[in-house]
Amino acid sequence: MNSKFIAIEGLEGAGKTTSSLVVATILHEYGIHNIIHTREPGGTPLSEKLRQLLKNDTYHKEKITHYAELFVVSAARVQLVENVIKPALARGTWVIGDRHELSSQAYQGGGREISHDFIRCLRKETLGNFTPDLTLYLDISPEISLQRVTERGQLDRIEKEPLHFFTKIRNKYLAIAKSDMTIYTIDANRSKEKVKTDIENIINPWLRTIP
Ligand code: Z5A
Repeated sequence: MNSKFIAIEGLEGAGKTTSSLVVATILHEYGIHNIIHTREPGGTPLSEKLRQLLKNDTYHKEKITHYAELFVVSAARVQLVENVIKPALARGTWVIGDRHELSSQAYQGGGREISHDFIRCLRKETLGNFTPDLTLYLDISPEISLQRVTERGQLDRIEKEPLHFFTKIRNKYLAIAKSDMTIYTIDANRSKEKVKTDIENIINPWLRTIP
């Protein structure tokens, strides 16, 4: 079976980390053991630095512009894709990604309202035709998302945004998922057990279609 790139998307606390372990367990059952987990932004030394810059909110009150934010996440992504994801796929290793480019469309496109055309153009220039083979979008209400991240501890710069910001992100996720056959939407407001069953019901038949 050719190696694939599976991305997991959703608001914070949607269960992406939890779900990536579920996906890995299913892959193991199919005898697939060469797997790496990536996260965005992050996953290379430079990308991890950029992640810290993105989440930090102590710039002596300097405002991070929406475009600067987009360029930071895009720079982290291209480093990860070129130095980690593509080489892994080339040597037959499967990749499970905690977020990918859909996050930029949702957060910077939906949340920050940067134009779809601009984000698409940036993607084309930096990544070409590279996209995940399959994306699981864990749909969660902003209220439940906030509750889960608040329980976890201190909020980062983006998590401190108002609820309305996350509603715009969710709406963008839902709209894109509706128009893209490679994105599967899962109701992640429910229990972990129910989400796990949905993931199994998506991944198992999909794996059987791969030569
Ligand atoms: N960002 C961006 O703006 N643009 C981009 O292009 C990219 C990223 C790539 C990355 O944050 C930030 O970068 C993010 C978007 C921005 N901004 N914010 N804010 P991150 O990586 O630190 O955070 P995250 O990606 O949102 O992940 P997370 O907060 O760690 O959440 P998660 O991985 O989706 O969830 P989890 O860790 O699996 O679960 C969270 C908790 O909920 C945990 O206690 C679980 O046990 C619990 N949980 C999970 N599922 C359930 C269910 N179903 N029921 C009950 N409890 C559950």
